[in-house]
Amino acid sequence: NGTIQTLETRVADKLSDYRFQHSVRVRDYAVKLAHDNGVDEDKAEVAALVHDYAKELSDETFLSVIKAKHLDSDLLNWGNYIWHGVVGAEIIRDELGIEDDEILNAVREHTTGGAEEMTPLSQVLFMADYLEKGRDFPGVETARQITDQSLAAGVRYQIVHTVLRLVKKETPIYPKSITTYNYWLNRGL
Ligand code: DGI
Ligand code: FE
Ligand code: FE
Ligand code: FE
Repeated sequence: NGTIQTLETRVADKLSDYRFQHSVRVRDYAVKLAHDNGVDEDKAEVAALVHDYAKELSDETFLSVIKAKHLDSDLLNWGNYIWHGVVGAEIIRDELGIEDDEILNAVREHTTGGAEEMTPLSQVLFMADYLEKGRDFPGVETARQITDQSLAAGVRYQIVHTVLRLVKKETPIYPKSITTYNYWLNRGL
């Protein structure tokens, strides 16, 4: 597909080789998860290819977009790890012309997840970013097996373990990550 080829080239030009390779692996994993879960594979492919498109932009660039677009001023208290998804979605729409709100929301949520508003497409991207073949953290194989059984159980596993890891490192936790944690913990999986 020519559109996907063009998109892939745009992403490759924007990112270091290692992060582009990560994006390609996320694409492969996202298409598989989409297939297994009845999610639109073309949307999953696009969302995955572009999800970290903004990750290597400077803090100054993110700060100027937050101001120009009047995004939530609380964003000013956070950093690249939150901005590249939430603010990155605006940059992806402007630079790549992707207008699909389901795709843009999946990119916005790919780091923190989301609560009841999290669509199956967004769950697929969240899990593919966590599980792509290059990931090798302790527990990744368990996480892959759980996600093969149930996408929602995978989302729960990831958010629990991410919050645990952040607490252990005494790192600040973005409020949306806590909302995601509470929601998926109580879904009775
Ligand atoms: O962009 P990637 O490295 O592929 O992965 P990502 O966007 O899922 O995560 C980016 C980083 O953000 C990762 O090191 C984990 C971290 N992170 C996720 N949620 C939070 C967080 N960091 C803080 N401080 N607070 C959070 O709530
Ligand atoms: Fe990311
Ligand atoms: Fe992620
Ligand atoms: Fe990523």
